[in-house]
Amino acid sequence: MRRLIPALILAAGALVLVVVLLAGPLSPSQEPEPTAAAPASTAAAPERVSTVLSSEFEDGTDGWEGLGTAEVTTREGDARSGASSLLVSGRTEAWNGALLDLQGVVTPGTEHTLSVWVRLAPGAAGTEPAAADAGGDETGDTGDRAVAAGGEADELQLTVRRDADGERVYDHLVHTPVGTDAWVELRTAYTLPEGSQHPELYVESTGTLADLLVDDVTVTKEAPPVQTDIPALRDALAADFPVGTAVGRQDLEGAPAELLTRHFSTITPENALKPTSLQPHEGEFTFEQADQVLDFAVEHGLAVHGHTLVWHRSTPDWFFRAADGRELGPSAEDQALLLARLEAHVRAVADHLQERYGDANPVRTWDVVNEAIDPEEDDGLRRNQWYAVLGPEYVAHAFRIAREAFGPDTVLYLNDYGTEGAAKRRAAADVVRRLLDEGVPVDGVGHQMHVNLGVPVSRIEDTIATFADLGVRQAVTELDVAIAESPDEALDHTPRERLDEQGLYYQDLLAAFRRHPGAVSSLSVWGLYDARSWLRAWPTERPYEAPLLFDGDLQAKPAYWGLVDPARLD
Ligand code: 9MR
Repeated sequence: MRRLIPALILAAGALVLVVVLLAGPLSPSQEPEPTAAAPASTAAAPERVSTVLSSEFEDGTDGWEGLGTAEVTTREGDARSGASSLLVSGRTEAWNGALLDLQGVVTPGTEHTLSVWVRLAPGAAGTEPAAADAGGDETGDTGDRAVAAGGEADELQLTVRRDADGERVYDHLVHTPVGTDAWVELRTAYTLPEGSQHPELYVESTGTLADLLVDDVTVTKEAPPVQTDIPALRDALAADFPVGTAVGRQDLEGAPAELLTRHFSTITPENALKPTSLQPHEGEFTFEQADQVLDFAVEHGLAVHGHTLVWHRSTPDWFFRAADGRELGPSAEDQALLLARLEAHVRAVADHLQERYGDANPVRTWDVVNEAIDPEEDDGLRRNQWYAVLGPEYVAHAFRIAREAFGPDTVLYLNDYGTEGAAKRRAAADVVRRLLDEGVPVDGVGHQMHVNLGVPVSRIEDTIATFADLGVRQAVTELDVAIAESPDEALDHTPRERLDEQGLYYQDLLAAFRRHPGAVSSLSVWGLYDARSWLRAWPTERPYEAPLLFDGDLQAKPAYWGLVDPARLD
């Protein structure tokens, strides 16, 4: 009897909930919508959309947080694309999941398309559905429990919670069955009602407490037309240098692609040529993503800056481990193994480019070694896994192998961030001088130039002058100018004054480059438009950061005018 009573109460509760579910939406807009199999038909057509947010979890948790007892971390190896996904663990209630703040990301009253790829974490099977003891949750909404009680335990659901008229509201958007075997898309159109406060997106389950994996989250909206009555950036700067931008696959179609091909003459695949993308497992090369970007470049006559061959990040762990899992050390045997892997990687990339594109290979320049400089070290080199095994010589090896594999016409760069700082500039110049003295085929220095409004342009100019004196080529490879004065400054909107100031900054920067004619071989920004910037997700979610030339609607900002026609700045 003791057991029967709670069971009866639950059954009655479930019945009431089913009735509630049938009777009407749980919140203003929200009945569970069609599942992945039937995407909401009102979603904007893909060819007209711009991305307002994407989370790929390649570089951290991208601002996602655990909800309830859940914790989120990145998980390498189980990704839908790239190398990592988001692992959601420690769930003790079905609603415990992964949560992302949507404040500043979505525009109230505008339709967006939300797409989130999910699955249960491998090894998570056999966890208990929570339906049997459903007794309400923090959400105060037990509608999802009714689904669980209905027997579909392993469903995942996308929910937006928000405040409206002083009340918490839960918009249950879409749910779909999931397993551990395949990624499933939760996709729906969603319009945040005007007047909503604190909107948050989360992934929860309708029953299972299994660990979850989340990947490839995108929020898109219909893009306004690309401006056709403004000068092309590449024409405005034709006398100075080619202009480029980092791109991902979202940028290769529709309005973003139109913006890209209108203004830029070179592109850098933001992630597609990194070792994690190209060789996630030893000997297994995955060129699909790279091919997609490079095919686009060939089709549109764009040059490609290759990024990157040797780096301490975005390089799979297997590079640095022996067959038995042991970490490689500086023994002769381990050194030979790592060198062979380095060579095999670079050669495979070169061979692929040759086979696929022949003389039309669009990759003319490479960041051979990325972020190797550390001014704190005597020899100016960062102590990373390459260094731990091969010593300082790894840099020379990488350049020699690259020269051999790509031939004399490919320009080889040592690329780094922070070279505008005096100590890093000095260390980088020392390293380059040493390499040149040793006859290492390093052609140039890439200045990433991730700066903010607080970095004096004079420092950048000093850097350009220093390397011009060294006689090496210089490329600005990853320019962006954050409007926050430090990563810690929390902006709660995008102040107009900062955008104006940023316009002047870009203007000053160009003027500085022009005082050193011929010193800078190319200038690339790290992203096509603000919403595509890595700074939106690093070191945490920063929806108001706006470091690039075009805004979230793909429209020219003062930053663009600072480069193209400063007379247009207010
Ligand atoms: O923007 C890139 C981001 O999408 C990746 O997750 C991350 C890790 O691979 O790399 C970012 O790009 C970096 C570039 O490769 C090297 N310089 C710093 C860039 C910003 O972190």
